[in-house]
Amino acid sequence: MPTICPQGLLAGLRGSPKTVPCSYLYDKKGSELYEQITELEEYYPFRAEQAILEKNADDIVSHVPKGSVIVELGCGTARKTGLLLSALIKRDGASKFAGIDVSASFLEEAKTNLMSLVTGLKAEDIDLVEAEYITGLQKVRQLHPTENLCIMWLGSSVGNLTNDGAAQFFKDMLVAAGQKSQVFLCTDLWKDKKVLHAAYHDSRGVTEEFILNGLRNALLSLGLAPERLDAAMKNWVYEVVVSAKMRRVEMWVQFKEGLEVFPGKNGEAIRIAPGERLLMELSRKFTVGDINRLASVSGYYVQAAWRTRQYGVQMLLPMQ
Ligand code: AVJ
Repeated sequence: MPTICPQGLLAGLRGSPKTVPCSYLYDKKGSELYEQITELEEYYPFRAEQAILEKNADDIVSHVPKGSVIVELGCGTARKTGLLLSALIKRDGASKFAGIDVSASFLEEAKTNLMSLVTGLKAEDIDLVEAEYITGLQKVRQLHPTENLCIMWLGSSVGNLTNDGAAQFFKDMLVAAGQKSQVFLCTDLWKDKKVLHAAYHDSRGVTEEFILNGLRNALLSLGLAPERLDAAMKNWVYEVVVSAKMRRVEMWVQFKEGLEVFPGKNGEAIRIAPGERLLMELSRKFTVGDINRLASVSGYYVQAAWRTRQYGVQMLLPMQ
C-alpha cells in the first residue's frame, strides 16, 4: 500500500471539494487494474502512444545525444521504454537507463523486462532508483554528474497534475536535472467529449473498480474498519465529468449516504455528507497551445513533436 503522503491525504479530505492524492490508486490491485484498463477497447491512450513510439522510434532518438542517460519517471514495468532503448542501441551500440519509481517490485520487473526485451542492454547500465520523481532525479544526477539526461515521462501522467502543479513540477525537474537535460513528454490530446467519457467510464466497469479501489485504500489507511468500508462502498457511485472549459476528465465518487472517519486515535473527524462528491483523479487533455505554454512558463521549449489527432509526444529542451 503506498501510504505515500498521509498529510497529503488529510489535507485533500479537508479541502473542498474533497480530493485524494492519486498515489492511492496504485497499490498492487490498483496497478493490476490499470494494466487491465490499458487493454480496454474504450481506453485509447495506451495504444495511441504505443503506435507513435513504434512508428517514430529512430526519429525520436535522433534527438537524444550520444552518451545520454535515459531516465524514466514512474517506469512501472517499462513496457514501452524498450522501444526507444533498442533504437538507441541500434545507433550507438549501448545505452544507459535509470528507472525511477516508488514501487520496488515494479523496478525489479522493469529491469527483468528490459533485459529480455532489449538486446545489447547490460545489467550494469541499468540503475533502479526507488523514490519520488524529483528526489529520484537528484539521485540520478549524482550518479551521472556530467551526462545528458533524457527524462522520459510516458503515459500522459502529466495529465494528473493541474496547470500550476505541472508548471511547478517542470521547474523542479529543471533544477534537479540541470541544463544538460531534455524531457520526452507524452500527452493525451483534447478530443470529442463522448470518446473521452467512454475511455474513463468503460462498459466493463474496470475504471470504476480502479477508482473505488483507490478510495478504499485511502480510507483504510486512515484506520476505517474494513467491514464498515465494505458496507459504505455499496453506497458509492462512480461519475465521470468531461469539462471542456478546463480541458480535463474528472473522476468523482458520490456518497449516497454520509460517512464519518476518525483519522488516527484522536484525529478530528472527517465528515462526508450524504450526496457529497469526492474528486479522485484528474486527467487533463492538452491542445498544442497548452503544451507550448506549459513548456515556456517552466523554462523549456518544444524542440520536436510527433502527433496524431489523438495523441502527442514531444521533446522539450531547456531554454538557454
Ligand atoms: C496513468 C494517469 C495516464 O489519466 O489516463 C486511466 C490513469 N485513470 N483510467 C489516465 C487512468 C483512469 C491514466 N494515467
